[in-house]
Amino acid sequence: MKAAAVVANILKREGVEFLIGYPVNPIIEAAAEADIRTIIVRQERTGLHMADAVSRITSGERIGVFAMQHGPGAENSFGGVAQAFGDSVPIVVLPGGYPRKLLNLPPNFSSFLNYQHITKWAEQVIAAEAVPDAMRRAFTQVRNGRPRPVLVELPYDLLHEEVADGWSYTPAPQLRSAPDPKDVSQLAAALVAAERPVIYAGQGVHYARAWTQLRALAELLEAPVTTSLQGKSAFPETHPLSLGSGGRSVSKQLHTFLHKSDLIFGIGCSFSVTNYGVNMPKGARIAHATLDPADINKDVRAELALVGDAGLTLDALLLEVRDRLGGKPRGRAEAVAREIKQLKSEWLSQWMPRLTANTAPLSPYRVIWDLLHTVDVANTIITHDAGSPRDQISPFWEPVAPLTYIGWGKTTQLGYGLGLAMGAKLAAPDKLCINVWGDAAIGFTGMDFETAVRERIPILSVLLNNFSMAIELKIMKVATEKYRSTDISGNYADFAKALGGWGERVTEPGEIVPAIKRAIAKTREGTPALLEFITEKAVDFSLFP
Ligand SMILES: Cc1ncc(C[n+]2csc(CCOP(=O)(O)OP(=O)(O)O)c2C)c(N)n1
Ligand SMILES: [Mg+2]
Repeated sequence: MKAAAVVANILKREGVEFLIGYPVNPIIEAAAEADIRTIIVRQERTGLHMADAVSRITSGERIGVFAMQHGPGAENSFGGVAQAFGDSVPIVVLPGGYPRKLLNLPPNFSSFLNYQHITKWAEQVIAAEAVPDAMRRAFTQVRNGRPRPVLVELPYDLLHEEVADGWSYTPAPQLRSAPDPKDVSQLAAALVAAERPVIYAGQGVHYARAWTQLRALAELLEAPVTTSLQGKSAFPETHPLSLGSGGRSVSKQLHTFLHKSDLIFGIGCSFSVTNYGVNMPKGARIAHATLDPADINKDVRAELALVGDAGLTLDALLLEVRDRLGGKPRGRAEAVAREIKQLKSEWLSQWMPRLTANTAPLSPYRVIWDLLHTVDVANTIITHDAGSPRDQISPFWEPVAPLTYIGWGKTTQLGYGLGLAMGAKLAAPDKLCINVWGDAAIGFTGMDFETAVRERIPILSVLLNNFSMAIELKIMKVATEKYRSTDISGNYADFAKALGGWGERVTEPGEIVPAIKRAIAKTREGTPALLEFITEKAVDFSLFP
């Protein structure tokens, strides 16, 4: 069997259903021969974002795989892999390599060398018979420990070489580790002793599929829950104990509770300091449970810490906390819920004029509010983009089911959301998959709307077009005034139609809901839809500096 066919065969045994890629790479043809659906994008970055969403939406049970050519393909993929690294997403990246006689000669691009710092595992294969071992190593790394991209560079000539009969492959195991029982006991005691504990859940809860345990612990402790952007949807935001999610913009109830908390318990999170996450108050007492010891005591000092899988950690904590509480809550929940409700209603009444504004150009908040109240939230997967759309949607969107919001932002590449929505739709075809983005974001990856049309991936794309990079207005005053440097333009509804999709431009508030309904109907018929809402250059966010 040729090495390319061996790779395809191994992908099949690892449960890979789609190979997303861009030519030339012989693995693409071999995958099609092995009945793995091949999906060809218009640029590598979007393909990586799609693979990324396949992994996210399945908690890493189905690993997203992307293949591209040596040289330009590998060079052009850098952004997509870097974004997956930043946000800790487990994907397998299969770049071709220059033929072995030229493999490590300048100026030829070496994926092995250049991807070292944005992968957790990178290998260059130089002998055909080593292909099964290299793939075993890559899949073992991607399925275990800290989720992050892995890469196997396969030289072009090697992929056409025979691998001798007798090779074998066993799919990589998924192994979990649990924290030290002595530390669990200490942390449980601290949680029970705390007067105002807050639980901060990260995406480790999604990867461990530990949503039930998270909720059980919150209800037992009667502790309010927030999440990181990446962890958003790990806890139902309509639950009386929910504070909403963290992010750059946050709710008043979250801000208030964090600042009054006497113990913040982070589970499955890194506590990394970032512009796109809620900062922990100075001097806060922190208990930190995470899979990766490299995150303990990194950005915040942890008074108590646990290392292990979020599911096993929560299981162990639940036993200890139950034991200490005699098996039942102490009767605090009602008061906590009342305080949350009061703060939430103050906060929402302050925002209601923006969320229901009857103005044109449209308030982006009105578009988001109408979208939230038109779709079936439990059966929708939504993602934001970089820039204002992220900060406008994340505090107000209330997910009610796990893995229905793809939050991101350890790095924030404009245009990421489109590929995420497409990958989500591939992994969860029965869900309505939406990306909300601005007109700067579509400039990066918009052409891949054509991929959605051609590959029959019927997503709903919600574009907030304000003909501007509005978020930069404040910091580019002179350049804007002298050279119009923050202005951008385009007619994206026509663009979507020209690419074969459904496109509509919406300018009036009363047209928002009917247009959303028409677009959803189109996606049900199999046609991707793009709604272009003409919005104001809004620069107001729910910030608590
Ligand atoms: C690849 C990349 N380059 C630059 C940025 C910095 N950046 C963040 S948001 C933004 C402009 C956003 O404009 P738009 O998407 O139209 O949203 P608006 O603020 O106008 O609502 C820029 C330049 C980025 N996030 N990603
Ligand atoms: Mg804009």
